[in-house]
Amino acid sequence: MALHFSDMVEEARISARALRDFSEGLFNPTLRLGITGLSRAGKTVFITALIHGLTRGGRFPVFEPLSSGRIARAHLEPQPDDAVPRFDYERHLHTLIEQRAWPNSTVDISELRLVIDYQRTNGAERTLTLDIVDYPGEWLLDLPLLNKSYEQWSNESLTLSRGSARSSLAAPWHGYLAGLDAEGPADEQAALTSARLFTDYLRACRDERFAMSLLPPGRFLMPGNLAGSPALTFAPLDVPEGGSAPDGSLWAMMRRRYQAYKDVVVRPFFRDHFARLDRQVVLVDALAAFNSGPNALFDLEAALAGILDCFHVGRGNFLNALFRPRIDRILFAATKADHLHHSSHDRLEAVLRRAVARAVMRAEVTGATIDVVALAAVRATREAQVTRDRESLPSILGTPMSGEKADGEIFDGNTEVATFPGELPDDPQALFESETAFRGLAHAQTDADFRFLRFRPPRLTPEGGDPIALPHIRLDRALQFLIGDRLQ
Ligand SMILES: Nc1nc2c(ncn2[C@@H]2O[C@H](COP(=O)(O)OP(=O)(O)OP(=O)(O)O)[C@@H](O)[C@H]2O)c(=O)[nH]1
Ligand SMILES: [Mg+2]
Repeated sequence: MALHFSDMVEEARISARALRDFSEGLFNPTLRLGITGLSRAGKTVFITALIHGLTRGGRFPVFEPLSSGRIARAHLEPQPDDAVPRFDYERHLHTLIEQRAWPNSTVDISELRLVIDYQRTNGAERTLTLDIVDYPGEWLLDLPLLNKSYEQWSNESLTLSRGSARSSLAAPWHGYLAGLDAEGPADEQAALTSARLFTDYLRACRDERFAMSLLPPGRFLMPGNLAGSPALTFAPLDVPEGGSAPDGSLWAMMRRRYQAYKDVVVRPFFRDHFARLDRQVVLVDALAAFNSGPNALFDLEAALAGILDCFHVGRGNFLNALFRPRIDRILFAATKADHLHHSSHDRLEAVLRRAVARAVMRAEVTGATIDVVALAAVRATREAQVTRDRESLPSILGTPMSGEKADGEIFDGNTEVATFPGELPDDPQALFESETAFRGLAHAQTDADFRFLRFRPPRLTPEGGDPIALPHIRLDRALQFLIGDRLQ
């Protein structure tokens, strides 16, 4: 493929950045860890718990450098990128611990630097600088757009929206689209209405009852300071893939705006953030997908394949490869495992492993080492056996958030309840085949909808003189995979 001038300029920029990072890394070993996941996947809670555990000595038996006592200290330092907001660790921690509430939704990228002083296994004293970057998974799913023409993207989006799971949600937009003449004159009102109906459709897909994952362009649902700009005012048209847009047509206008979206939104993200990552955590709210049935699960699988594809974008750039290895480890983590009894944790992991494996086959992967874990960054529940009808059920105990409803009851935020969270099937395949393979907390009582019952973060009581540690599930295993080898 011939390189355009703008691509060459872009490559030069990326390489200059890589060289700067590389020379800094010579004196000061640095690992850039990207944390991503779709909205509400659990990124903010994960990063807060990870930093808290590392700086305050959390209970991490499987994270060997810490459990063997080789980490002398970890502390925060000002982060190096002046134009990126700082991850507001202190505020998020305060919310979690003091208010027993979950942090607010964050919609932008943010970053934090953690410096770890440790002793190598051979006894030498060393320092590892960990730059943690939190960014929305929606931005990641935009990267494949870089390799797609407007016509290609239009066709793919239309095909997806005509699938059985989505077509009813897309009906208003499809209706409007049918009356549009792509080759007719450019019309701002038509572009505005298309973009609005298309965005409504994307939003409906994201609704938790459907929990669908594959929704590019990401900024349509989180526009930030680009809201209303032409770069966000376009939508797919029913146009042939090889065709060319007549001058002055609606088609040409949409196509130009699609290009602007790539220039203004996608390329800068790739250059300034994604191309600089060494390792990547992808957080997945798999339980929400299971609760929505096989369609959401297939969609999740497609999104995982889309994510894996992203690790290809920009490959084959020799300058880049010279200065900086590409992402060499990717961890897929199913979050909020504390909504299940521990007897189902391995099963949760098995389902995600299976979905990732199928995605790996579709995306012909990259050379990076991939692992999968089911975890809870902050464990909000405890476990108990509850006897009902002489049957002993493996249950979870937690305090539903104030205002949460189930079975006609509205919780006050202080009362603890025990629920039987349902069990995941032994065979992961079952979830892909049957609507009723997992009904989650809905199993608890016939008409109760416990599925999305949210529990408050746990009450913490310091033991003896020990510092407070946040309870978690398998966060230490995630850490061991992500940075354990760099602390040997
Ligand atoms: N029980 C439990 N709930 C969790 C956990 N992590 C996240 N949650 C829930 O998931 C919600 C979203 O978590 P966040 O960490 O804010 O997710 P995010 O990916 O940063 O979300 P955005 O900032 O909106 O993109 C929280 O408000 C909690 O209700 C966990 O470890 N256990
Ligand atoms: Mg967040």
